Amino acid sequence: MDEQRIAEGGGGSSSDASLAPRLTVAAVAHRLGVAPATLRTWARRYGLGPSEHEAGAHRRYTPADVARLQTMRRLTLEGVAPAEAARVALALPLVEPGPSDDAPLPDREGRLRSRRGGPGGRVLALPGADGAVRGLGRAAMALDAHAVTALVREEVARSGVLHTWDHVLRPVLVAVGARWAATGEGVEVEHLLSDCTAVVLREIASAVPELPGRRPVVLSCAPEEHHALPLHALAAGLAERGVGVRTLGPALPAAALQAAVRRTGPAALFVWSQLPGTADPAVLEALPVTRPPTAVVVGGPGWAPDRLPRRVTVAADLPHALELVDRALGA
Ligand code: B12
Repeated sequence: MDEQRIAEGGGGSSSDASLAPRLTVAAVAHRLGVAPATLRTWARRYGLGPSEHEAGAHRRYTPADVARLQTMRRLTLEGVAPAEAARVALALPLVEPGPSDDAPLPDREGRLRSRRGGPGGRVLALPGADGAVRGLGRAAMALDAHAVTALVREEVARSGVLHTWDHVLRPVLVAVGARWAATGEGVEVEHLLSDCTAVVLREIASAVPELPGRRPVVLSCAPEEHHALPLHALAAGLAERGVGVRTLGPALPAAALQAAVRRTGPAALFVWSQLPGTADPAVLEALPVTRPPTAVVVGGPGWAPDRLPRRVTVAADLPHALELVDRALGA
């Protein structure tokens, strides 16, 4: 059996990691072909013990713990000194490996290498991720647009926009961004993942008309801001609550944003800025004053809250943005 695949309950559904069996010392020792005392020594000396605590019970090994121990076992069999093998095993991300996982394998020098080879590997570091997150990460890294779209669509149908955004999409987006920051690679992955995600979120948003008799809700990116996914997440989240919106998309010029507010007199205007360079408070200062007034809400790490005009409210996250828009609509 492939050493990296012995851990049980791997890929597939979002809940498989939590459903996977937790193993006793004796069971793991049997699997690895080592004495239970060896496992206890590895736990005490190198910190390669079980990571889960159950009140009133013995500690159990998770599939990710077992995967680390497999690495430890393989490297020691290859002649690597135990302390060095443990260092490599501990450096592995604590990801539950699945049957089709592309989990990195450490070489003898301890460098992590992709199963499929190639510089930088083709895996994302997704520590502690569940099956849905890993599956999406794999599909994105494989540039498999059909699979990415299908996975996002299924997840939204199963668990809703908020859960999908926070617990499935964001971890993968953050990991893709971190990989780019570390290696300079993967902009094509960012594009594909963003495009497929936007397709699904827009399907949801576009199916819901505006509330009759209410002033509109307008969502826009700040000028020159090309990160637009949070806008689509907000639009889809509002759609789930029966609120249709007008989304103006990425990089809207300041004059066009002013024109849109003047022409529509929205109940709420949401402006996203991902990068500090696109968060110019003067753009918000210059917004026309409507009657009744428009609730101006901003979101994203670009904005510096202490530099914003007084009429502007900052949304910390997606649920908060939904709440602020709801409030502006008098819901
Ligand atoms: C997808 C993506 C892209 C796509 C965007 C496509 C699209 N249609 O949106 C493309 C390829 C165009 C792109 C381009 C660039 N990108 Co980019 N990108 C990303 C990525 C992977 C996800 C962006 C995203 O949607 N973030 C939203 C969520 C996932 O972020 P979060 O941190 O979890 O969210 C926090 C808050 O924002 C808030 N929140 C989360 N969701 C929501 C929703 C709402 C409604 C609200 C109110 C709040 C909220 O809660 C969280 C906790 O604070 C990020 C990685 C990252 N960590 O964000 C990089 C990232 C933002 N990009 C980065 C960079 C540098 C760039 C480029 C300059 C270079 C490049 N990589 O190509 C260009 C610049 C483009 C431009 N001028 O705007 C850096 C920014 C670093 C920095 N702080 O300055 C990041 C962080 C990658 C990294 N780790 O370095 N990017």
